[in-house]
Amino acid sequence: MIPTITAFESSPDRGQGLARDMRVRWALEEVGLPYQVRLVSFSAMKEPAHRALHPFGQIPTYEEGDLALFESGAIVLHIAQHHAGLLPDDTKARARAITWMFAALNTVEPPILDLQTAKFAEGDKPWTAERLPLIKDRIRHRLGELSIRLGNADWLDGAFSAGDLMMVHALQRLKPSGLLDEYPNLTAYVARAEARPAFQRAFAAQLAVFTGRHPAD
Ligand SMILES: N[C@@H](CCC(=O)N[C@@H](CS)C(=O)NCC(=O)O)C(=O)O
Repeated sequence: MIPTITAFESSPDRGQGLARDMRVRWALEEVGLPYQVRLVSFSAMKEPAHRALHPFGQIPTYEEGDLALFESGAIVLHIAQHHAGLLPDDTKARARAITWMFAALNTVEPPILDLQTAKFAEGDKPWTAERLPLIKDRIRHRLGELSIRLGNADWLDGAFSAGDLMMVHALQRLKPSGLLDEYPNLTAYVARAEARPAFQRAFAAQLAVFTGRHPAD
């Protein structure tokens, strides 16, 4: 059964892959599963029909037969658990890869999202100028720790996994800030992930929504 995911009809990032449907597209491409995309407008996301799939009125969602999921982490985990390619077979290595998924979402991503909120949603507030350096330091703290753990390895724990997928997508949001550039091994890690054919296919597909051009054109 071909799953259907939802994505922005008009992505605020102009197709740069920052919207979280990118995680789901990338995971589906990594495991070689075809999928359909239903595009939703900002107003449609808040309508009851979409809220029945996503209580918070957001994207992405994932429908597969009578199963409907929301939360990009849960969707990627579901895909990874049911298709080979994103989680190791060994039970302990699998648990460690899942741990990295949670680390990406719960430990590394929150200060990165704080930076985005401070810049774009609260940029005109009087406290923003004082707050930004604090947020940036919190990000640097996490990046420093992550950089030490990654060291010279290609991926966080052995082969590429759903943990790397989630981590790389969280880190990509930092590119415009220049903060990632302070950690050359993390920059190389993100570039390595972006060079994966599955990433490229997913990126092209979500960009095509913005440009209106099919990836193969
Ligand atoms: N924790 C959720 C976050 C979902 C989320 O923030 N989605 C954004 C797009 S990346 C969205 O729909 N924003 C529009 C809105 O919240 O109204 C996940 O990982 O799926």
